[in-house]
Amino acid sequence: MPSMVVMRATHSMYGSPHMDKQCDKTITLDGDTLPGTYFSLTSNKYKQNFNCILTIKGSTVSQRIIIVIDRMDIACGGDKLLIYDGHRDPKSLLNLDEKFQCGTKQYYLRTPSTNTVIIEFISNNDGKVGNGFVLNVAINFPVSTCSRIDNLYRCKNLYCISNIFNCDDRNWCGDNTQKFVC
Ligand SMILES: [Ca+2]
Repeated sequence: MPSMVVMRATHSMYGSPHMDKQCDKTITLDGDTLPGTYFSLTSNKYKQNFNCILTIKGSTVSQRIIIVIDRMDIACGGDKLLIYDGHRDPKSLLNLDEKFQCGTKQYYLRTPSTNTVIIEFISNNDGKVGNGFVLNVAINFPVSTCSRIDNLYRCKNLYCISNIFNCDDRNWCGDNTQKFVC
């Protein structure tokens, strides 16, 4: 196995690990320099009465964003993770069902109509907290060919991501098929 592949699997240069350090920021993903990133909240119990909003944009309007909740532990009954497509508006909520806003379920989503995802975390002060979450975001390139020649990789769920992530240990596709052909 080429050594580069091993390095990719163990080393994440495309990370910005702590969401609480990124609150109110906008991160723009770019096919050449930053086709995806991930962050966690937190490595420990999250704080009470905490509110953090992070915006992730694709660099072109036709791109879509794949959001993968890779680990989740959010206390239900007040604390929640809200994920919006384009606008922070109840009508644009992607994880509308409350069982996807708290608890321990892992899942993935894609923005259906814009190149922007808004991620909001809210906690209350009821004394119940969890360990938070780890969330990956990647550009879903809107090209039908999704060719390796263009440095792209087609996930089994048909999403098209940067080939940079192929063989990476992070779940960029949502279905873990970034490891499918190494
Ligand atoms: Ca709480």
